[in-house]
Amino acid sequence: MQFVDEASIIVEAGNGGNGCLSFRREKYVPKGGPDGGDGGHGGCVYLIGDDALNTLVDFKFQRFYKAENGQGGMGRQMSGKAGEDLHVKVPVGTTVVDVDTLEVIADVTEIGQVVLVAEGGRRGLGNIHFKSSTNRAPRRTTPGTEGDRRNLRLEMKVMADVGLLGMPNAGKSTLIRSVSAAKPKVANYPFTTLVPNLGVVKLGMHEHFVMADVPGLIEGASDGAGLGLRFLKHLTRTRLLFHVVDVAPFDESDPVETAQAIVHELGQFSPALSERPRWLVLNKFDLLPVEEREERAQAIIDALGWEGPVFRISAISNEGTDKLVQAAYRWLTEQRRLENEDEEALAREQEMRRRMEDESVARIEERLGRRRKRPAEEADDDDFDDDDYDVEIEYAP
Ligand SMILES: Nc1nc2c(ncn2[C@@H]2O[C@H](COP(=O)(O)OP(=O)(O)OP(=O)(O)O)[C@@H](O)[C@H]2O)c(=O)[nH]1
Ligand SMILES: [Mg+2]
Repeated sequence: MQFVDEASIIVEAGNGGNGCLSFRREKYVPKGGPDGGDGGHGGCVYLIGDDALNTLVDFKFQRFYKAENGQGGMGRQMSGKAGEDLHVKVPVGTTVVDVDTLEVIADVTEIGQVVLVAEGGRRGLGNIHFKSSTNRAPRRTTPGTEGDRRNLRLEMKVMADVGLLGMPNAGKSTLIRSVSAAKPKVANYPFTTLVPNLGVVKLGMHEHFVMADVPGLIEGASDGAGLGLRFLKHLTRTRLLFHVVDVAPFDESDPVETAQAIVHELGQFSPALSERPRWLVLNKFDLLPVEEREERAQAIIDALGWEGPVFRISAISNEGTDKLVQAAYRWLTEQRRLENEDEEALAREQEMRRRMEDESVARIEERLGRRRKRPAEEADDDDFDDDDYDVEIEYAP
């Protein structure tokens, strides 16, 4: 299956049907009055959140979505039929931006959430409506109005509570495999993971949270190195980031330097996301002799000037991972409680989300600007170049 997380579509609502101009004509009924019926309303286009979808790939093949027009009114006082509404399924996690106004129309974050994206045209009135004591034979009708037409940009970002950040090979996929049922591929070469993977971390009967593993980042990602920064958008819905650092990289790179590079790239992508709480997760401790472990950990923490929470784990042998996920669960629960009880905490969270939304609209704007500056003959019919976003993947059950 292809994984596509951005798409451009056009939605067009149905036009309203015109009102009808007609007079009653019957044998033995001279001068029958006006009997032109009204048109029908145009159908609307709605988006609806669907949990069976997890990519926007369908929108690569179909870009134009049109709801039915309303029928015109008819003689004998018959109204036209209203146009059918069109419901377009989108994955939960889809943000909808009107490309022309750069307005975020909606964020579809729930299953079954319905969003109106193009309103149907109003019906026109038939001449029957314009009959009066002074005008028994009105020739007036009104036309139906046009339905809305909108250019939309869809952006799908996975819904997760905790996101994994780190260099390729840091062990992000190994970690999600060890704490959830997700089974993304693990291998000792960079960029094994090409698409986000979600895992449900279960701690008890009812206690769980969702973890997102995204492709690794390297220095220069903001200039397009590696897979670039585009997958970081899948971390923007998370509350907490685990910065996974390999304490004994086999290429002998310096874990401190690479960790700093990651933080720099994160800031380049999104200042707001870089302010989200981040925990340092030092991985692959099993590779170090027991007596060196603490010294190495402390050296990394000191060199980074790290003051936040630190966890020492071995993702491959599950050491320390329980402690890590339990702490994350407690933190997430506490955070939700705070937001329920404390208005300031809730306001801070909402402000954070608003900033990330603004940043994502700014990214869309920037890409649009870049495209529009290109000479017309080079531009294609789409404002966005999505093709480089396609990656072949298979989803774990
Ligand atoms: N010894 C040891 N090896 C590990 C540990 N965690 C991961 N590895 C190994 O490190 C290599 C990379 O692991 P992945 O989980 O694929 O790393 P990743 O961060 O997902 O890498 P990308 O998908 O390329 O970004 C694999 O060969 C893993 O077996 C660990 O705790 N100890
Ligand atoms: Mg991986």
